[in-house]
Amino acid sequence: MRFVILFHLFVLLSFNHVISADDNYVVKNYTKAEYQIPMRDGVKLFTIVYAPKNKKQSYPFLMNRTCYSIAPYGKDSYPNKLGPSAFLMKEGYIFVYQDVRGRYMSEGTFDNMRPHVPGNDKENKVDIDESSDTFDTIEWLLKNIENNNGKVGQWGISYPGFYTAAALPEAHPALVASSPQAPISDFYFDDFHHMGTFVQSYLPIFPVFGYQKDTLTTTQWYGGPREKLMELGDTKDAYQFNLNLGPLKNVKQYYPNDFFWKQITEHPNYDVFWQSRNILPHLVDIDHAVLVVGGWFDAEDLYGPLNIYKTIEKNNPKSKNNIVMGPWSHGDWSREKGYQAVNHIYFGDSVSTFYQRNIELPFFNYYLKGKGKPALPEAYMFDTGTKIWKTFDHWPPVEIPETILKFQANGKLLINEEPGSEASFTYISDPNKPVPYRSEIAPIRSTPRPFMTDDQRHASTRPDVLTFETDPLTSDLTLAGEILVKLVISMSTNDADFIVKLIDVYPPDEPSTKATPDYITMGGYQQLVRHEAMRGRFRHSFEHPEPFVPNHKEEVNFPLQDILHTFKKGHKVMIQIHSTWFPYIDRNPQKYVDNIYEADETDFTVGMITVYGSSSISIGTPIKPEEGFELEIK
Ligand code: PG9
Repeated sequence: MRFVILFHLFVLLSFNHVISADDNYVVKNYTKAEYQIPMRDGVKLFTIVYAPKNKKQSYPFLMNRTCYSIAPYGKDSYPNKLGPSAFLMKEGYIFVYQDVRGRYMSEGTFDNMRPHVPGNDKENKVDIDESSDTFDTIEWLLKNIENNNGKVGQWGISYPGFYTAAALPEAHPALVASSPQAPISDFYFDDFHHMGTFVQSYLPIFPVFGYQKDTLTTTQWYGGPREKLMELGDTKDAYQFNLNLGPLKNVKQYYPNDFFWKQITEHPNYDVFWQSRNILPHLVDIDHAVLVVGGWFDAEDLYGPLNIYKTIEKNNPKSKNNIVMGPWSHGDWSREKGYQAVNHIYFGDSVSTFYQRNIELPFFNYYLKGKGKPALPEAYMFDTGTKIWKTFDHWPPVEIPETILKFQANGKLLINEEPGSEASFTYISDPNKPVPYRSEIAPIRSTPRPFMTDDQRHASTRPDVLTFETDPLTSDLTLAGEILVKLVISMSTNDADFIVKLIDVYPPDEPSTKATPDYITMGGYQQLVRHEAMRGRFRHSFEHPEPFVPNHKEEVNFPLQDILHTFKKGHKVMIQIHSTWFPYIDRNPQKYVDNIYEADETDFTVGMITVYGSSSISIGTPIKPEEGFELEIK
């Protein structure tokens, strides 16, 4: 229970932690009221309203809906911050927080990523979803909360970011500004899965999402038990801890009553269970302002912000839809510790403060209060190599030339150059000796984060890792936009995963920064810039997996998420390719079984894998649907 409470505390603090020098600012300047708001089906959603004491003007609403509790509960208990930033708290808004349906003090049943029920007439639709719950909440607030100016904004980070995005279709007319931040769009491509692989490093977090309350409402944590899982081994060594676990079929004994673990294991493919929970197909007819925010090093939700922005752009070309991508890990932009770093990599001072004051605050003030006029560019993107902000009229950008990377026989990585002859590269992949995903012995976590910029020197010398690198660059090279990997492979077995990593290799004289621990040498550091893990069985379809034919050449094409990264003169570009990455993702038995969650110890097989020189990686070329990457949207 200790670990559970610690996790719960982490979730609460990470969304309500101390930020303002004046801890009593909220108590001094806002009044608190609590309501049970009836939805159209009669279920009541618990909602807390913090309204400015100064009644000399009216205020817009700024709303956050969450599955992570809106504590502190009780009319005399106040948080130490309100809203997305201290700037907005001090600007003055009516802040609204709501437990979503089925969570904590709200009635009803919880459903992960509740499917959207399309229906143009939200006023009379009987079916409920997150859009109708938001619509009904807004309707009630406008009628029952005094001193409001008739306008509503919403924001949310991560799962709350999903609830913000889920409110966009058929939105209430008073909703005029939305900021989905690190929003989940689809649990099969965000968080729990990466291109069909299972993100095993999420194992400890299942009790948070797999239990219904056993009372109508509660202010207390009610997730499932985790102790037994914790007894598996030393939680300070996630790699060995997860190896001790063995095949994923062993997890059930630790989570016997976790309905979400049951759903995950019963739906290994992208079937209607997952497709119905994808919000992207519903992002149509969006006519109010949207500011999508994400972190280039956000291991949890990177697919979400990029694809929510692109889908809104594609479906609603005239919409006021902007994107901001900074050098952040999950949710870093809402916190300021003086400088921004992800693991050992330093990106600059006060990066989050710059975003909060110059991007987020003007966005809400303009659309909700008519104040100022944000000269917001279409895309405000941080170059993670030069470590400066850049603005673009389009994202992906059209003005940065594409780059094609190819593999030469001697391990050289070629830039926009054909290899002299077609070579092939073979490695032995052993799922019982998987490639570690961290450069150091690291503890289990509720979610993986530091690895996103981790050093890859521990992997580049392994015989089960193909490593290709350029010569030191003679001038800066900016890689920007979408990335498409096209592997031509064969294998001795009939199933395998493919992990591809884009790496920035620092020169030997790279200096340390304020984020460099004394046991790390930055000279020669191989910084992870972008990765993806593709489960080969889904190469033709995520809904209908197919085994490989042993020793038969096949293409495995898949995207890596977008980047904006300048490889500076003197640096080298590196690509690594391998087939295990543990325990970030689960181990592929490498012998085709229908459901890997039911694989036995004896199914795990050593495989010989060959990558052919006709493979390539294109960066900055928009990925065309015929390249097999338009998801089958039902
Ligand atoms: N998207 C994040 C997450 C969801 C589910 C499990 C773990 C992380 C988040 O809401 O923080």
